[in-house]
Amino acid sequence: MLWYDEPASAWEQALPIGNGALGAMVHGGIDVEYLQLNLDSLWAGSAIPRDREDGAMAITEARALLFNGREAEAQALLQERFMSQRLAPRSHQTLGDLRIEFPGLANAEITEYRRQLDLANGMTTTTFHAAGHGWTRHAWASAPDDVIVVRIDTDDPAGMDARVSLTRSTDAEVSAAGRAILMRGRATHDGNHPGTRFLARCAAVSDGGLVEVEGDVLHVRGGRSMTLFLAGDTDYSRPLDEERVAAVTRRALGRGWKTVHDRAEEDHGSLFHRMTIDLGGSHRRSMTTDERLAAMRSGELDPDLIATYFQFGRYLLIASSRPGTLPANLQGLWNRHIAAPWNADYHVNINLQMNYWPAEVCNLAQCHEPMFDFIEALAVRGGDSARDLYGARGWMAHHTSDAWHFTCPIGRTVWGLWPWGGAWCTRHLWEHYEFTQDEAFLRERAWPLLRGATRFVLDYLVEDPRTGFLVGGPESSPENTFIREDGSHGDTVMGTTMGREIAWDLLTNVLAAADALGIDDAFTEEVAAARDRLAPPVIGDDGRLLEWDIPRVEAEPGHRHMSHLYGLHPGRQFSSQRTPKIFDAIRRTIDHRLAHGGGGTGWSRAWLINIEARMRSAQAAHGHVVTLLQRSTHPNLFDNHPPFQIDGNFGGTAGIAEMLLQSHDGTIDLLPALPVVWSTGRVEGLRARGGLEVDLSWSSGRLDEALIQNEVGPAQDLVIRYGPRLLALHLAPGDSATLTFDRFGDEGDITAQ
Ligand code: FUC
Repeated sequence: MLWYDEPASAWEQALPIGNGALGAMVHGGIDVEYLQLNLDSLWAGSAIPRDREDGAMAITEARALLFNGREAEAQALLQERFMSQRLAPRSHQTLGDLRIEFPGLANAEITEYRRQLDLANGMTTTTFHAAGHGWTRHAWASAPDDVIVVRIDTDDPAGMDARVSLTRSTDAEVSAAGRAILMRGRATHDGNHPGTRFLARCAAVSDGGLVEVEGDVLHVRGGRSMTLFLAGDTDYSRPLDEERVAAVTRRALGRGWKTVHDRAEEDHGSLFHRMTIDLGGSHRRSMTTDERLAAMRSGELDPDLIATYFQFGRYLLIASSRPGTLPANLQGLWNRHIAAPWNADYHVNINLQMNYWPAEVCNLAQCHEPMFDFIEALAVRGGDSARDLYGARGWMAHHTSDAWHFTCPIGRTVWGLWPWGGAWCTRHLWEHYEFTQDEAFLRERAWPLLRGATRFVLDYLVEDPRTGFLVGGPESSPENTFIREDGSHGDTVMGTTMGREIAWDLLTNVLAAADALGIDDAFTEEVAAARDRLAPPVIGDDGRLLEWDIPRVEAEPGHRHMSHLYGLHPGRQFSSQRTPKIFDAIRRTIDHRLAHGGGGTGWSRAWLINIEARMRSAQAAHGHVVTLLQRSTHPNLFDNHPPFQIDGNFGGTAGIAEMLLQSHDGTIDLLPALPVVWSTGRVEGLRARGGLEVDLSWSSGRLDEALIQNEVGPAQDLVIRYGPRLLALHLAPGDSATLTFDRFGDEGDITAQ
């Protein structure tokens, strides 16, 4: 539960609701209740032009220059001849504003004000007394009925007197007829770059009162209750149809608010209730959420607020990403802008992936689906880019994309010259299989995409004459720069460490997928041979992992991207047991980044939680959770990049899960990074690879009980790890095992059941 004792006076204090496609920020005002509205597919602009025609030649020339040490020339050549122009504004846009004005409440004396968001049922509730009369306002988004509902009640015997309006700052026409307001328009940027057409319809019903049209406003008066049903659509994936949108609000009206509510609650609950978490400290719930955040800023520890933050991340994924919708963008679904920061688009050099880090482990595999649709669409345009820009098979994507799935490299080389976006996305397909064991998904959807991404990488890799290994390039290391010997700044090299690690990850995943599908052919042979020849990551003289091909002076040693740590997280190339030297180098790399101001953005801090959890550094991971809440969190718990950007919420949630359970390294690792302050707690419903579900309880910092259920996996021999202790466990399909601390053997032992 998030709750406050004042209306939102800024957007970052308002509370988000959403059904994946349709969303709103509920402000909880008194004489004006304001909902800022969104639709996932409302975008200005359109599919952008194709890749540069002479791209492949520029790549070949630049490689030769780079291998001959002519780096500045190579980078300039690529900037000139390879990079596409930055694009005309093509932002995701706000749908507009729903206002419900109560002139009679403007000067009323208000008592007992409270507004809240109940994460468990997806409903905001605002209650107060005005001049002695009680008011209750609920708002929620329904996935099954595809509407946003606002329900308002008062016990004032005179009933209510309200004016309902639907407006948009630009590009829209509004009219009202019957008991509904209709808004239509087409997104543009300053009248140019036309994008999707859109519609919104808000129908009002009053219990015991009247709904009258006054111009383009609805006047609702007399009754003690009123309900608004709001629906919307765009022509993003089908022609716009006014009648279809009207049918949506009509159907909801016919069902009545209570039925619509019950159906929404049931649907939301079926996802949300798959997990519970208790980290202790629930006595602070009598404080408002912003008071708790402020207390954390002044140094108080509040594990229960962290548990709420965790569940809020799950809530946001349920509300912004459902089968059939667009994936959660940089702002999830909630964007008040016509031209949003970074267009609220889909950056694939960490941000989109981070949005989906919690999907599997936090038991929301269905919410992962929009990302799979997105990858499928990316692969279509990415096939053209692979062929035209690199003369390669398969498909690829550069550092960012949008609702039309462009894959060309845009802007400066430091951002755009990075061809690993598609490959990174495909690890989500493999992970979905690992967590769900859904073989049909692996065969039909994941495999073609994994194979296509791999084909591109096989063609993209070249032998580095300096070492004989295979490397990628020309490429940058997201979005970092180095200082050349002559003092100039550069970013483009052959063989970044991140490229090596993503290549290893992809090739390893595709071989594992082939193994699971029984595929053993010329393709898998080619992959295995290439994997053996991949350039390994290199440790520099100072003990840190190199970020680029050779030791270089970083222009910004505290840079927010920690790209060369990909192999630790989200990848699985490194672990303390298998690669202890690299592990040490990673430790130094993190410490150096942090000593120079690293973790500066919300998402960067959230990544650090995951990284430290993988390092099994419980205290450090916890420190980053606290810092994320202290420095990078708005009053409504939205992540603050700054500005608001949702990836930190999702990355933070995933990081907290990663502290409690890991399963990437061949073991089921219980409480791998449990901080001292979460000494007693319980978590239910985490998912682990192998199709497992895991419940854990602990006290005084020690595991009490783990329940491991083989929900959908095959018969499997598991190694369960708790600290240094290991336990072998055979689980037949559908079986479960309850493990208490004393079931674990001594350090290093594997004790069979
Ligand atoms: C990446 C990051 C920025 C920002 C942007 C949307 O380019 O480096 O910090 O998050 O995406």
